[in-house]
Amino acid sequence: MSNSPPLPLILAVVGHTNTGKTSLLRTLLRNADFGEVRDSAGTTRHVEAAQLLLRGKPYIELRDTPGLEDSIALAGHLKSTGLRGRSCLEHFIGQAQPDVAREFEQEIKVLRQALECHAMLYVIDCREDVLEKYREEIAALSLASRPILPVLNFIQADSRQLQNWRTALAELGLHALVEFDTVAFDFDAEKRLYQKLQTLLETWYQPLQQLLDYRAEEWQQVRNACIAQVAALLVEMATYTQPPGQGEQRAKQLESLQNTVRQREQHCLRNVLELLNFSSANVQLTNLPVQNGEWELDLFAPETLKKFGLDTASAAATGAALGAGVDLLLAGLSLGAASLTGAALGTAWHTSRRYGKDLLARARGEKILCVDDTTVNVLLLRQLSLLRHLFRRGHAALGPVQLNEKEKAEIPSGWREQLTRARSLLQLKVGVDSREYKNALTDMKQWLASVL
Ligand SMILES: Nc1nc2c(ncn2[C@@H]2O[C@H](COP(=O)(O)OP(=O)(O)OP(=O)(O)O)[C@@H](O)[C@H]2O)c(=O)[nH]1
Ligand SMILES: [Mg+2]
Repeated sequence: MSNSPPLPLILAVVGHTNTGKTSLLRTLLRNADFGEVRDSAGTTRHVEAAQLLLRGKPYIELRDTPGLEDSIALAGHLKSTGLRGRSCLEHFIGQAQPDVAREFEQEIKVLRQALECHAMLYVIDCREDVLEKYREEIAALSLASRPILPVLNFIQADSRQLQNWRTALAELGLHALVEFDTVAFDFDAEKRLYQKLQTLLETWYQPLQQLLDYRAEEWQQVRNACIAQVAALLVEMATYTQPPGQGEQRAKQLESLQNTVRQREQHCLRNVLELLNFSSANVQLTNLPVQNGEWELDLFAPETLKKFGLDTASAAATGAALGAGVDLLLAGLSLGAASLTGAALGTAWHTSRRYGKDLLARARGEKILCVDDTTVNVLLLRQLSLLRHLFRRGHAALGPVQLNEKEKAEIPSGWREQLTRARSLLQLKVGVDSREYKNALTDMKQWLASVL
C-alpha cells in the first residue's frame, strides 16, 4: 500500500474581510494578476483556486475565499444546530433556512471550503485588537477539524498587537503561527510558512519539502538571473565606445552615446521585471523613479546625480553635458601608466575629463568616446536599489512600497576594482566572446551578489 498523500494539498485561505487573503495568494503565487485586491470589505465574492506546480504536477492548491463578516450571528446559528464538529457545519450548510442561507451566503462558501480543504491559512490583520468576532470566526472554522495556521499580516505596519494576538491564539489552541507580510516579500518568511505547514501536516511532510527545495532553487536562479542582467549592463556600458567627433558632430555623438546608455538601462529594467514576474504596468517604486516599467528620472538629469550624492561639479567643469561620455585616451594610458591599475586609470580618467581637449590634442594614439565614470556609477547605484527593492517586493504590492531598509546610496567597496577591471577590456580590445570579457562579467556578478 502506498503512503503517498493525496496531491494537491488543498489549503483554504480564510479570515475576516479585508485582512489580505487575496494578497497572500498573489505573493505565494508570484502573480500580481490573481483575483481582486482592494482596500474595502467584501472584495472577493467567490472562491477562486490556483495551483502551485512542481515540474508540471500540482502540489498545492490555494483557495481564496470571501471574507467572514458577521461571525457572532453565525456562531448563534451554529450553536442552535445542537451539533458539534464537522456535522455541525454540514448540517448548517445543508439545512439552513433560505433566509438564513441568504444572510450567510458568503460565510457558507467559506465553511464549505473549511470542510473540503486539508488545512486553512487564517489571515489576520494584526493592527486590529483581538475582538470577540475574531475568536468566534476561529471557533467556527475549528469545527471543520482541520489544522489552522494563523498568518499574521500587516506586521510591518504595526506590531503592537502582535503579542496580544499570539496570546489569544495560544488560548484557542493555535500555537503554530507565522508572520508574513504579503506586501513586502521575504523568501525566509515564505519558507517558514511551509515549514510550519510541515509540522501541522505530517503526511505531507515530503511533498512540502520537495516544494520548498524547488522554490528555494527557483528563487536563487531568478535572483542570479537578475544579477546577471545588471552585471551585463555595467560591463557593457563600461566598455562601450564610439569614435569621437569634432564640433557639432561631437555634440551629436554625445547625444547618441547618452541614448545608447538610456536604452540599455531600460532594456535591463524590462528584463529584470520580467524575470521577477512583475508586469511593468503595476510597478511603482518608492524612492526610485520607476513608473509603468520605465525609468522616469533621466539618467543624465542633475537630480539623478544629486540623489546618489555624486559629484556634479567635476562633470560640469568640463563644460560637457552632465554624464556625457568622456574621451578615453587609450594613448593617454601610456602617459606614465604602463599597466592599467586602478589609481593610474582613475588619474587618467579624471585628467582626461578635466583637460580632455589638451590631452587629446597631444595624444598620438587612438581617441574614443566612452561612457564616463559618473554615469557608470549612477547606473550601478540605480540598479542596486532596483534589485534591493524588487527582491523584497511581494506580488500583492499595489502602490509604492515603503521598505524599512534605508536607501543605501553609497558605492559599495570593491566597485573601483570592478570598474577598472571592466575598463581594462578596452585596452585589451577584446570582444564579448573573449575569455577576458567573460571573466570580467563573472567577477562582476559575484561582486554584485556579495553586495546585495
Ligand atoms: N500595508 C499592507 N497592506 C496590505 C497587506 N496585505 C494586504 N494589504 C492591503 O489590504 C487591502 C485588502 O487586501 P485584500 O488582499 O484584498 O484582502 P482580502 O482579505 O482578500 O479582502 P476581502 O476579499 O474583501 O475579504 C488591500 O488594500 C491590500 O493592498 C500588508 O501586508 N501590508
Ligand atoms: Mg479577497
